[in-house]
Amino acid sequence: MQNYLHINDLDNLQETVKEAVELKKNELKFNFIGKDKTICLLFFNNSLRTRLSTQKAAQNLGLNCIVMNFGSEGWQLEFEDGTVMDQGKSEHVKEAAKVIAQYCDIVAIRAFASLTDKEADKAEQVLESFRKYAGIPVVNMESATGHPLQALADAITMEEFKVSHKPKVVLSWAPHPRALPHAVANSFVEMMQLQDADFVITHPEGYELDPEITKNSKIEYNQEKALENADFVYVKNWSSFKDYGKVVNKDASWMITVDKMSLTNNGKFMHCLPVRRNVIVTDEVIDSNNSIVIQQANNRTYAAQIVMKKIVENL
Ligand code: SN0
Repeated sequence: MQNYLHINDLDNLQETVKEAVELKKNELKFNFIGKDKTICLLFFNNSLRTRLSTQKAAQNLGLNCIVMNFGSEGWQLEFEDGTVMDQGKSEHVKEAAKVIAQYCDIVAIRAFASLTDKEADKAEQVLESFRKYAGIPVVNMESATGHPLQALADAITMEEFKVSHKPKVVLSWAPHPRALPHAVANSFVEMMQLQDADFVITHPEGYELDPEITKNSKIEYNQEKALENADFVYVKNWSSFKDYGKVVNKDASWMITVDKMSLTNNGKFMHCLPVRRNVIVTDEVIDSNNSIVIQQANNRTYAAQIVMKKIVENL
């Protein structure tokens, strides 16, 4: 594999999930393959799981890992071509990406959606600029439109907790005080489109994700109806896509409660974290035995590790 920008960069999702489950049993098995190679992790936004699990995964492969909080410590980057750079931005991505690429073999980038410029976000301006100018493999650690490492960890987690029948999986929107990106939800949808499952998305009207991503995935506007018999309940807030980046609904009745979980088939509660307790989900649900958010976060390491292994093997 060359780059991991999108879940579809995996040749075969199911096989990759099985490889990751195997790797988890013996995570140091390939601790030599990254010898004398370096990955550079650039964060333009906050992180906990992504930063630590990707570093741990690199370590498990014997890869050197350099981490930089670009958002707070780097120069402000310019991404537009031909700009007169007489304002706040100090350095063009053309130089920055080429310079960084001399210090490492792989670059991983976190750059959230602006949620103000729909076209730049859709064009994946930051990620694509690095891909174009760095000339080395690029890994997406959450970009404007996707979070494929999270989606792979989610797939691994569902494989570990799989049920004996075709699972019913529900992606439910829940309220949040701030405007959040679509990336996690988008990649989850794209990952589910590669799975054999009864998959339903539920959200208030006006919260439709990009129709180019949801394609023919089923949308049910009645949350309780959507939750009936669900085996997995994946909860996430996102801001409006239509009214781009706006919070148009904070309806607390969309929060996941014990009553709602009782409609499911003893369903597992999933969330990528960080999560706002008693806004997205009640304490009772997230603290219950059916909550698998901690196991899900653990699988971030194995998702990152299997992806980096495939890239290192191809260097
Ligand atoms: C990010 C998001 O894309 O929704 C990262 C998730 C992995 N989440 C947030 O920014 C949550 C911030 C908050 O204030 O709750």
